[in-house]
Amino acid sequence: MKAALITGITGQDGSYMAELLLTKGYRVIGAVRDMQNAKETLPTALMQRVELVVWDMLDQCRMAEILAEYRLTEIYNLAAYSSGTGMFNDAVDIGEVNGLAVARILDAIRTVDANIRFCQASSSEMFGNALESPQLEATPFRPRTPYGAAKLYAHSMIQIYRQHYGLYGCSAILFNHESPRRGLGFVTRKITHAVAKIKLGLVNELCLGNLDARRDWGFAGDYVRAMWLMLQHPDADDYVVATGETHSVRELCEIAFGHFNLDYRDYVREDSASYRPIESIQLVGNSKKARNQLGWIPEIGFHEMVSRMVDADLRKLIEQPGATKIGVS
Ligand code: GDR
Repeated sequence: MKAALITGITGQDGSYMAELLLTKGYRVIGAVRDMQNAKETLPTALMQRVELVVWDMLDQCRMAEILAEYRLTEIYNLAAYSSGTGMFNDAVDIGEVNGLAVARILDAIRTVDANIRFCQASSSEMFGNALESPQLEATPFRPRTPYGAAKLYAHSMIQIYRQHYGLYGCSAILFNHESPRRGLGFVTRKITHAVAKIKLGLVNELCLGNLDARRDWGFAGDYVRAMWLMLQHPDADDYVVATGETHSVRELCEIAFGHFNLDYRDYVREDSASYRPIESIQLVGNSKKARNQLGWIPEIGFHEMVSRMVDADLRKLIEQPGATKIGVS
C-alpha cells in the first residue's frame, strides 16, 4: 500500500490532494502545525480517513522521525504561506517556511529513505518580471517578491538534490488555482462570496482593486491531479501547470454576477488604494510538457469553475444560521 504525507492538508490544495489519494487507495498522513486547529478545520469526512501528525516546519529532526515512522512512498509539500501581496512584511518567515523547509524535507529524504518521491508546490510567482510570455519550464526566473524568491530557493534545491543525490523530486510550477475552498483574501473567492451575499441581500457593494488585472486561473482539483501524475512518471522532472488562457478580474465579475442575472457594474466599486501594479509581461503558463509527458488535461474550465464557486458560496451562506434568504429563488 502506498503511503503519502501531505503538508498543508488543511489548505485548499491539501484537502483536494487527500481526497484524490484516498480514492486511489493510499494511506494518507497529514503533517500539521497545530493538531487542534487541524481537527477543527478538516471536514469530518476527511478527518475520519486520514492520519494526522504534528510537524513544525522548522524542526529538521522531527521530519526525519516522521519519514522513518510512517514508511512513506510519496510526499506532497503543499504547506506554505500564500498571499498575492508578496509577503514583504514577513520576508524572513517566508524564507524559512516556503524556502528552507523544503531543504529540510529533501535532506530528511536523503538520510532516511532516498526512494521516497517528493513533489513541491512551486509557483508562477517565480517568473516574476518575466522576460517572455507565455512562460514554460525553460523561461528564466526573475522573482520580484520575497514569496517568489523563497519558492525559487525551494525549486532550485529540488533540482540540486535531483542532480547531486539522484533523489526523485518534482517541482510543480503552479499558476493561480482556485475552488470553493480558496481563502477569502484571493480575488476569485472574494468575488464569488460577495456575489452570494448580494444575492441574499446581505450586502450591496463589492470593492475591488484593478479590474483589468489578468491571470491564468485553473481549478485546484485539476492541479493536484497534475502533481500526483508527476510522481507516477518513471523520471522526476519539473512541470508548468496552467490553463494557457488568461481572464481579467472584470470577466470574472461578469461571469460571477451573471450567474444570478446580475450586472456587476451595479455593485462593483474600483478602489485605487487596492491597486497592484499590472505586470508589463503577462503571467500565463504553457503546460505543453505536462500535457504531453503526463497526459494531464484540465477538466474544469474557467466559466464552470466560477459558477461552481458562486453556487458553493450561496449554499454555505444559506446553511449558516441567521443568513437572510431574501432574493433566493
Ligand atoms: P495572486 O492572487 O496575487 O495572483 O497570487 P490574487 O487572487 O490575490 O490576485 C489576482 C489578481 O487580482 C487582482 N485584484 C485583486 N486581488 C485581490 N486579492 N483583491 C482584490 O480586491 C483585487 N482586485 C483586483 C490582483 O491585483 C491580481 O492581479 C496567487 C497566490 O495564490 C500566490 O500565492 C500564488 O503564488 C499565485 O497566485 C500564483
